[in-house]
Amino acid sequence: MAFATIELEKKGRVGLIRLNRPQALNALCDELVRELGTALNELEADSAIGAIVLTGSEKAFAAGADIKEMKDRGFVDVLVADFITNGWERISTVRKPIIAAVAGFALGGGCEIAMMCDFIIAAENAKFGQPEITLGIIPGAGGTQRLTRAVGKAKAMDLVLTGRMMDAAEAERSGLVARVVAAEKLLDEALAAAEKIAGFSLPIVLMAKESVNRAFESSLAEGIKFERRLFHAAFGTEDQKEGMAAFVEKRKPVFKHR
Ligand code: CO8
Repeated sequence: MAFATIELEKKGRVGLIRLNRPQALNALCDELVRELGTALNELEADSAIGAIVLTGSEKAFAAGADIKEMKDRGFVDVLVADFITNGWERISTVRKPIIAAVAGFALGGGCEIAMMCDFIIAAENAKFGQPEITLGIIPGAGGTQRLTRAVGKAKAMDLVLTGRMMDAAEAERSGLVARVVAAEKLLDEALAAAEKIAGFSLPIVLMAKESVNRAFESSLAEGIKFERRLFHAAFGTEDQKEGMAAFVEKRKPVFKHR
């Protein structure tokens, strides 16, 4: 399927989505968000795909929602269209693991879609921020919520209230970013991580992702109970038998359900 604002590629068991609106620093216009949703649906449905990488260009992951498209919208327009919820949230409901590979600007909605991914690998030139306050709005796709959970109240308030950007080193120090790598290694590093994940048992990968995410939605006791149920369930899979047999027999496991 041909897209106008993104590129979709399948590299072995990894689906690679590249945001591609260089003239607008990958600003997230309605068409891009729609196309991103279509690509994610395709990768979710494709049993040959085990993990996804979402990336942008060297200059920008995404510089936020498209300001030119948004500027004349009124309250009733955004309310009735369910702006943001309708489309953007698709990333946070993808069940397969999804890694954000971020170089350059990840601002506003760009930072928010990176945070909807399971983890972020950043290039040294990455810059993160929630500059909505400078435009007379507030973050609308989870910026005040996911950022606060990732970096804590002090840093989230600093970023959201001043609109300043933080660089990759600060983002890694504060827990927003999992790894920082040289810009020229970014895609290789993200693809290698995704390929590694895609080589494991898919049902077990889904359980692991669901269980980590439950930590954000439950008390510790409930989260532990949830994890315990899934841990027990893992013993009902052929892949648990294979993984442990392979360890004992000193060979590489061949997981059946990939
Ligand atoms: N939207 C539309 N166009 C953009 C955007 C954007 N977010 N960002 C950059 N562009 C365009 C510029 O207008 C410019 O186009 P043109 O050449 O036609 O003027 C082109 O991309 C290149 O940009 P610059 O010339 O500005 O490049 P610089 O390298 O000088 O600056 C920056 C790069 C610092 C990233 C700068 O472009 C910038 O500040 N961009 C805006 C960042 C921003 O404020 N993002 C937040 C947007 S709001 C949001 O994401 C939250 C939405 C929540 C809405 C909730 C409602 C209910």
